[in-house]
Amino acid sequence: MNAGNEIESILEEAQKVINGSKTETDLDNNKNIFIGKKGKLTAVLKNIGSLSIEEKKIFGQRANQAAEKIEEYVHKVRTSLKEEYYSVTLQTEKFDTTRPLKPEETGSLHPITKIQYEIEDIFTSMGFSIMDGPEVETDYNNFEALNFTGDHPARDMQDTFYTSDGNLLRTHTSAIQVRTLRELKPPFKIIAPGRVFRYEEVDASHENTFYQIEGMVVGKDISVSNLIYTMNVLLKEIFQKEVKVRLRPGYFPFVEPGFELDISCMVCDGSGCSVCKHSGWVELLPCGLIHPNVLKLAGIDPAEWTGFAFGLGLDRLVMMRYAINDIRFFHSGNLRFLKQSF
Ligand code: FA5
Repeated sequence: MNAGNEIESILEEAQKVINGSKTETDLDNNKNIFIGKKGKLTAVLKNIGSLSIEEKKIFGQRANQAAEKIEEYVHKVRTSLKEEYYSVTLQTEKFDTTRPLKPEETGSLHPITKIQYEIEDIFTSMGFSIMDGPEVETDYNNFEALNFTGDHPARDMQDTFYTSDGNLLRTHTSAIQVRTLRELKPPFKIIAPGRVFRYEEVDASHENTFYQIEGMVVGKDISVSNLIYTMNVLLKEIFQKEVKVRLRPGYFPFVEPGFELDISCMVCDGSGCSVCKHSGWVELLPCGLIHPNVLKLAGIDPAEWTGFAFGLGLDRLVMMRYAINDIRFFHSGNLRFLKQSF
């Protein structure tokens, strides 16, 4: 048989065999008989060494056309097998869309989302707006505009993941602070919840992916007492009781003065555990008055306007509220953990 006839007869056979496929697996196997690595068409192509260059060209073209034709047969059969499958499934697997779900089938809000919503309610009731920003940020918004200039050593406090085009996964929601300062005209009050990322050694109180809520007020004569008052309202509303806190100096290049607000560990009642690293205190709410350089960089005159900002660690707040002893539960997908009533 000459090579051309051989291709025609393979094509004829392929059509018959492929059309006879009963399932998609069957179809894949049948396709391989002809155009797989060890397929019949492939084998014919391997035996054209004796042909002239001109003949090889014509033969190659016919073989390619045959391969395309076989793909067409396969596509046609696959489409009709799929249609058949879905029409049978729809006939036999009926379900009642009006049946109420059983409680165990409904799912629920993640405890972090739930507390985030509560905090949003507390702040909007005090006249704050809610801002948002992207998770992939520029180095400028995440660091430079917050006074972490050049190789500032404070950058090492927040090691992160960089993208190949020089951007990064934001390490804190303070990047939204920067965007807001550029976007809004003072006076304003905002909070900005969001997911943040750090190149971090994971343990009972540190994750590489966690949540923060940024807060910021810019206005006339805003002082540390406004800041402390707001922090107190937040903690009282969330915990519905007096909580033991301590305020100590803290360094962040974008606030001056800066503070760390720690909360007495509610997992161990302050006696020491792996969450508080046996200190009895958990770092929860760093804050301070916005550094004049940060206002200036955003085009706001620090002689006219002042402000405070804070960056709440949301995961840790939720841990304190429910006495959860390991931050890793949050992203574990562990249903026994998630099914508890939060
Ligand atoms: C910041 O991220 C500053 N942007 C906060 C800030 C905002 C200061 C505005 C001043 C003014 P810090 O790195 O400390 O600061 O993180 C803030 C909070 O996030 C911590 O107190 C802690 O509660 C939480 N946090 C930090 N790292 C982790 C981590 N790896 N896992 C879980 N929570 C974390």
